[in-house]
Amino acid sequence: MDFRFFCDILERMYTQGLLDSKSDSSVGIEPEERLRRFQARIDAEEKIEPTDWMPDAYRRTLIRMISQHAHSEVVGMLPEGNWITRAPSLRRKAALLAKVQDEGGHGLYLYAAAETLGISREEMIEQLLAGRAKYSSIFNYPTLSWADIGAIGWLVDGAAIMNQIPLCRCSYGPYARAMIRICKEESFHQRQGYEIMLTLSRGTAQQKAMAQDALDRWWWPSLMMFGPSDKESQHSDNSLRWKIKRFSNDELRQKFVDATVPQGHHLGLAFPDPDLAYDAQPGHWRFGAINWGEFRDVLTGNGPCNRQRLQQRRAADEQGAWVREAAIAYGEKHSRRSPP
Ligand code: BYC
Repeated sequence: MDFRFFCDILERMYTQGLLDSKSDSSVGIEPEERLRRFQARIDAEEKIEPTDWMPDAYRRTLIRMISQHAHSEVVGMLPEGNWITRAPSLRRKAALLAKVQDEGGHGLYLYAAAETLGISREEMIEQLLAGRAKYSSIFNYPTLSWADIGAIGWLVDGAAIMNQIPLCRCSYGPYARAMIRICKEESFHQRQGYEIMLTLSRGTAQQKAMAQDALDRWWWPSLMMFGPSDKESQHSDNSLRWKIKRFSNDELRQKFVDATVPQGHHLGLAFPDPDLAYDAQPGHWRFGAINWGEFRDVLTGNGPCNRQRLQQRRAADEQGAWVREAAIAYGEKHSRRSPP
């Protein structure tokens, strides 16, 4: 597909509200009344579009969440990219390559969705490269063996799906629309990972040990992906009221554990948690205490791979500068030839 045509489609998808909306109907209304009407629209499950009036705090929350999500996709390409050249077969290589490429695409949709809120992509990327923006804690752990690619697909993408399916119903239209497509692709990613884990756990004793080792290392960081406990979560109350989030961090974490533990048992693997036990009455798997000290270390830049990930992103930005310059020059040349 022609690149400019593709960009045009993306712009239309994510800026539908901008293109379609009439003037701001809330001009001249008292602030409290504006807020009341805004919340009433949210409560009525209406989507908020880019040119609709919205409280500043709602806009800032979305810019924070969507940009962190976009950065996570792009940084998330690094630990998996590490294994593309060493995938054990052509089939595995092609699937991993497609998955990593999808993640680049998810980053693109998400940066485009965040741009509808009035921040530029350059600004967001500058925040990431300067170390001022967060991205998911999970991508600061190393991929030491091929089984880690299976564990990432099964656990990390599984956790991502659990967190992101409710975001398809997020009150902000461009984010909700971006998430629908992303979730479809995440589902392929999760199956790709589980299938790797299944093959390894049904393979030789050495392969099964690799799968077990990967589960041991990725289980707890996957639970941390859902964020701090509800007691500690600073943003959840507002985000739930505004229907940006539909479930709390702890609710989603529990749903993930309940869905994933039987999958691990099907693989014949053991979870690295002596406190994991089924509680038949509410029908939940109870799990042990999360090491929040480790989570805080990762968030403050002191995880196993934080420095390496940022260095890689900075190098990619510098090495890719000529591509951006060439694309801009190409665009300018063509707009001179065929004015709109
Ligand atoms: N890692 O008040 P809270 C993926 C931060 S992409 C780092 O609960 P909130 C994938 C939080 O940002 C996965 N930081 O916040 C990609 C906040 O800090 P600030 C990314 C975290 O927003 C490629 C502070 O802690 N998914 O899966 O209500 C390949 C307090 O937290 C984390 C998304 O971004 C964390 N794990 O809830 C494969 C989805 N957790 O901003 C897979 C969209 C919390 O005040 N985001 N923090 O400095 C969300 O759903 C929510 O933002 C979160 C946090 C549940 C992550």
